[in-house]
Amino acid sequence: MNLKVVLVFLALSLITIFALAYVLLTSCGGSSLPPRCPSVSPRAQPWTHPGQSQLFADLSREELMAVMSFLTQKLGPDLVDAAQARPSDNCIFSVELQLPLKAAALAHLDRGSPPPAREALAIIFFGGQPQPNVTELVVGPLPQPSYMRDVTVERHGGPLPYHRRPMLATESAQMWTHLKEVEFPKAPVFLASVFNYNGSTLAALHATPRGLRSGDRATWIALYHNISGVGIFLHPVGLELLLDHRALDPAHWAVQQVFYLGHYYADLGQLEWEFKAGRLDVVRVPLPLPDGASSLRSRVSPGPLPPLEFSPQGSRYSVQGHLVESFLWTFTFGHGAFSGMRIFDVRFKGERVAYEVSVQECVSIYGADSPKTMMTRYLDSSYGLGRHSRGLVRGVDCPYQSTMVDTHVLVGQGAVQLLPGAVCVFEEAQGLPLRRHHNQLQSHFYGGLAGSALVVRSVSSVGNYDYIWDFVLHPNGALEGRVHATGYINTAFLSGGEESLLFGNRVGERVLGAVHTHAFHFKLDLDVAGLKNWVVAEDVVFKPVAAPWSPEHQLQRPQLTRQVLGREDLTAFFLGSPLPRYLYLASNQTNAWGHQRGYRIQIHSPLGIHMPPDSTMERALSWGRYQLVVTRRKEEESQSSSIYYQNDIWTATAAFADFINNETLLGEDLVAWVTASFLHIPHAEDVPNTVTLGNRVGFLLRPYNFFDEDPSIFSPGSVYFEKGQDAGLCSVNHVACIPHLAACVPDLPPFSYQDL
Ligand SMILES: [Cu+2]
Repeated sequence: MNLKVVLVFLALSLITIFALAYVLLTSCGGSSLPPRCPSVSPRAQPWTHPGQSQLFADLSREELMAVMSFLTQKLGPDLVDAAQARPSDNCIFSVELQLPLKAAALAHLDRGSPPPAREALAIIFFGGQPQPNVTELVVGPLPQPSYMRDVTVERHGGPLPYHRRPMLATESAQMWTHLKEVEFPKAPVFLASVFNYNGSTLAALHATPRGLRSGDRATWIALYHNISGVGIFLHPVGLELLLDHRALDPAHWAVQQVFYLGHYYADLGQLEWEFKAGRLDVVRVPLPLPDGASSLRSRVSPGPLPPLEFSPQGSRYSVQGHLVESFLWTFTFGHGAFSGMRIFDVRFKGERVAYEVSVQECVSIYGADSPKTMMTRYLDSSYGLGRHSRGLVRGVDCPYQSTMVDTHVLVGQGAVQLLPGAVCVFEEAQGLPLRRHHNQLQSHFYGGLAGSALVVRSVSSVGNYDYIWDFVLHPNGALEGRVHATGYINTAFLSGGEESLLFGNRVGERVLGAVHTHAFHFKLDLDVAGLKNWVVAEDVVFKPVAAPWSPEHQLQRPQLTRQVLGREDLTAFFLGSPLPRYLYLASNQTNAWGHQRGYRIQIHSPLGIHMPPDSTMERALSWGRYQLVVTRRKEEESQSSSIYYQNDIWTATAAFADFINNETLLGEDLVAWVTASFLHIPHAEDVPNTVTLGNRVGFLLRPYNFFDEDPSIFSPGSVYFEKGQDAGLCSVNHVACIPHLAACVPDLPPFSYQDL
C-alpha cells in the first residue's frame, strides 16, 4: 500500500466521521422539536390563468390608473385632483368596476363566449361647468380604454344636480376651517373657559342629511373633545352649529344657528356676549384623559395566549386574485367602492347556486334632543362601505392564519389607494358539530362531522362604527351572510333634563348614548338549478280531524300549506307581517324524490319599525319597509340604494319600492332582497366599544330538496365508529389521527400591519 492510497483512505475516513457526527447531532436536535406543519397560510396568488374568468374582480391598480389617464386626457386640462378640489372645480370623484351584464357574463361562463369587455364606472364632479352637475361615465375596454359613454340620464332619469354629490374630504376640511377661522374667533373666552379649547382640542362630527329639503346643503355640526389616541365620539361638549355650505365659493358660507344646552342662538358672538355678561348657564367639560373610560388601551398586562386555530395539514382552500376555491365551493369576491362586500358566481361542487350575493346599504337612524343627533340618518354607502374597508388585524379581526388580500380603490383622490389586507379568507372551526348522532337503540354507533366553514370577511370602518361583513359557506351547501356591528357609539351631550333619557341611557358624566337603529340591505341573486325559478311558501295549519279509529275523539293535526307566489306583490313581505316559515326559490328540475330543487331563505333579524311611511325621507329608504321581497331580475334594478340619497334624501330617483310592480315571477330569473336590522339603545357596556356579541343580523340560504341527501355526508372529515371497534385507532376514526398528524409546529406568518 503506497502513501497516496493511505492518505486517500484517511481522508475518506475523516469525511465519514464528520458526516456521521453531523447526522447524529442534527437528528438529536430535530427530535427535541416537532417538525413544522406544511405551509398553512396561503398567500393570495396573483391571477395567472389567462383563460380564467376575471369578470367580477375589482379593478387592479394598473386598470384604475389606465382609466384615470384616459379620463384626464379626454376631460380636458381644467380637471383638478379630487384631493385638492374645491366645490367649484371639476374632478374625478371615483373609479370602480362596472359590473358586466348578466347575460353576457353567463354566455362567457357557461357557453364559452368571449368575455364581455371589462369596463369601469367613473363619477365626475363638474363644479366648474355653467350648470354644475355630477356625471357618470362608463369607460372601456380595459386595460386600454378607448371609449366613454355618459350613463347619467339612463340611470337616474335625468341629470344629477350638483347638490346631491357626496362630500369630498376637501369640503369637510373647508367647513372646519370656516368654523376655526370665522366662527370660533367670535367666542374666544367662552370656548377657552368652558371647553379648555386651545386651538386643537375640539373636533367636529356632522349630521346627515344636510338640511330639511331637496337642494339644501346645510349641516348641523356637533363639537367633541379631541385628544390624541382617544375616540372623539364619547366626548360631546354640548355645542352644535348649523353651517350653510351650499355656495360653491366657501367665502359665502355662513353659520345660521348655534345650539347650546337646549337653546338656539344666532351665532357664537351672541353666546360670548351672554357668557361674559354672566347670563349664560354653562357646563364646564374637562378634557378627557388619554387613558380614561373611552380609551381602548389595555388595562392589564398580557396573559397567556387565547386558543389558536390552525390547519395542521395545510389549507383546504386557495385564493387566486379574487377567486376562492375549496374542495366544495368556488366564488369570486369583490368590493363595491360604495356598496361594499359582494360575491359572484357562487358554486357548490361546480354547480352555480348564486350569481351575486351583495351588501346594498347600511343605514342608522338616530334620536336625541340635540339638532345634530336628531337629524342623523347615516346612509353609509354614500361614504363608501368598500372604500372604508381597512386593514384587518391577524389574530383579532380574522384567525391568525387567514389569507389576507389587498384591495385598491380610487375615491376622493386622484391617486390609487392601496388598502392592505382589507379582505381575509379563512376556514372557521365552529366548535360545534354540523351534525352528530349517538345511537343506543338496537345498534350502538356514533357518527358526526365537526362544523367548519369557508369565510370571506371585510370590515367597513365608517366614522364611529365598524361593520364586520361575512359571507360564510358551509359544507352542507348552505350560504350565510352576516354583519356584526362594533366600534364607538355616537353620543350627544346630556343636557340634564329627564327628557334626555327618552333618547337613550346616560353612559358618562354628561354623555347620552343616543338611541338608533341599524338596518342593512342585501341582494341575493340566486340561480337555483338554472335561471328559471319560482317562489314557494310552505307552512303548517292545524286541522281538526276525527280519529279514524275512534271518531268520537278529535285530533288537531298539522298539515302543510303550499303556495306558489306568482307575482311581485305577493312576495313583498312588510316588516312585521308574518313571513311563511318556509320560503324558498325552486327550480323546475326535481331531485331523486320528485321534489322541485330549491334553496330556502331564512332571515335572522328582530322585527321593528324602520321609518314611518309619512316621513319625507322614507322613499329613499323604502327597502326597509320589507323584510323580504322577491323581484324579477332586471339590469336597471341592479341596486336598491344610491350614493346620492345621503345628500338629497327627499329625491329618490330610483326608489326600491318601485321595483315591486306586480310582475310575474313564474319561471323567471329572480332576485331576493333581504332587510336585516336591529335596535340599539346604547348602555353602559357600550363604553368604550360596542361588542360584536349579540349585535349580529343576517340571512341563511339553505338547500331544500336541492340535493337527494345531505351533501355533508361526503365530507372527508366525517367520523363514524361502532361498538366493538377501537375508536382510538387512526384506521377506524380520523379524529384519532390528530395527535400524529397535527404533531407539528404551526407555520405562522410573521405579524405585520401597514394600514395606520
Ligand atoms: Cu349601534
